[in-house]
Amino acid sequence: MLRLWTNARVITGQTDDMQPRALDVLCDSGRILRVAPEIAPAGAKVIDCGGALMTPALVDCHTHLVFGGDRAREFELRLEGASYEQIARIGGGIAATMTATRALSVAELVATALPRLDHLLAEGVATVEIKSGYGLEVETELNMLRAARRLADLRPVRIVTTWLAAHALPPNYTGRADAYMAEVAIPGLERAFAEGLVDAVDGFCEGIAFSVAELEPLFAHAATLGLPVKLHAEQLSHCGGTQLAARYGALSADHVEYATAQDAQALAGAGSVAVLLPGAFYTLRETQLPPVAAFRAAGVPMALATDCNPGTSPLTSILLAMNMGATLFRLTVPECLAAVTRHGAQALGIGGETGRIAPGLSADFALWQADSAAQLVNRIGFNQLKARVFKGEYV
Ligand code: DI6
Ligand code: FE
Repeated sequence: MLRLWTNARVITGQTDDMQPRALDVLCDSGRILRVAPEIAPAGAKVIDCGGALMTPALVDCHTHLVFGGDRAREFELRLEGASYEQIARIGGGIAATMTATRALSVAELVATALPRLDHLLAEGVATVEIKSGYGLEVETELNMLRAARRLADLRPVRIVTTWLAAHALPPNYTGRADAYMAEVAIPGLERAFAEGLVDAVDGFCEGIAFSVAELEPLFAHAATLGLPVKLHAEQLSHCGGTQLAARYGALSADHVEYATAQDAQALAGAGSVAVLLPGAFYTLRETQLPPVAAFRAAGVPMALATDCNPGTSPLTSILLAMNMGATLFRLTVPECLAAVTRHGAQALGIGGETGRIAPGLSADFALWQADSAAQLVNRIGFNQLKARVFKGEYV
């Protein structure tokens, strides 16, 4: 099972030095054994990469890939002047997708998610996080994660699942967030956990969703199950979610446009990643920029993800997310590449498994017809992927 990947210009992604180097990658049974200029050991199958640029396979660490329906009509309403929050308050937004999602079976959820997944894979992604959060009742929330797990059987991809029942209040719980937590979000999490459906717990901390106080019991419960947490925090306003996330040692705080320098300090102290989601920033024509300089100064790792969802980020391109990270948020090229590899994996708690080309990690690579990381980030709407390798297999 020895394989030597040779004649590639390799960006290992181990550090922020994203210069390609002439290295060979020796793998055994889907794991990286050595990364060095190498003579093929006896018995190794040699794979000539034809001079391609090799990076770690990409990680999309924040998606809502499984959902029913479509919200293009809301897109039109926003063009006519309605705001995202106004649409949410009149029963559109997440509630509209809830109705469409509840109407689908697991098989139908899988079928509608597959083309979106395939689009990500075609851009060199090998790890995708998928959240529940459009069922807002136990059975549909479970079905979303069952669908997410099934996707990993249908395609060569690593799927990481997240319980996001605390995404919005369904209409039958209006004004009763605490009851929703006690009757749906927490008991549903118990069931998802028992079924092996959940890798982490998330919530939406926002004026139109849940407060810090309402989310706290859910996070406390996640801790009793030994599940890591993460949070949609400070997306549309400053609500204190980042501090809550940090107090629970969250994997990540996501969106974080309205986070402060103090919030950045808290994330640094907790070892949490800041997940930046430029697709939502762009779609909502947000003007509040995430505090990138404060994250840099505090040493908070930054990830980028698509946030693929039908409302605020109908984006299935991790390459465009990288380009937007640079153009909209002024991330450097090395920061953009780290954001969709090493830091994306860290945001999922699997930095020791994927996201770098280093001994001991899974052999997950992307091969590009490109000369440099800058070319990957610079191009808009152009896919330079030549091949994807997942667990040592060409796919
Ligand atoms: N923040 C977002 O941007 C998405 N969810 C969230 O918590 C929006 C989801 C949607 O509008 O359907
Ligand atoms: Fe999201």
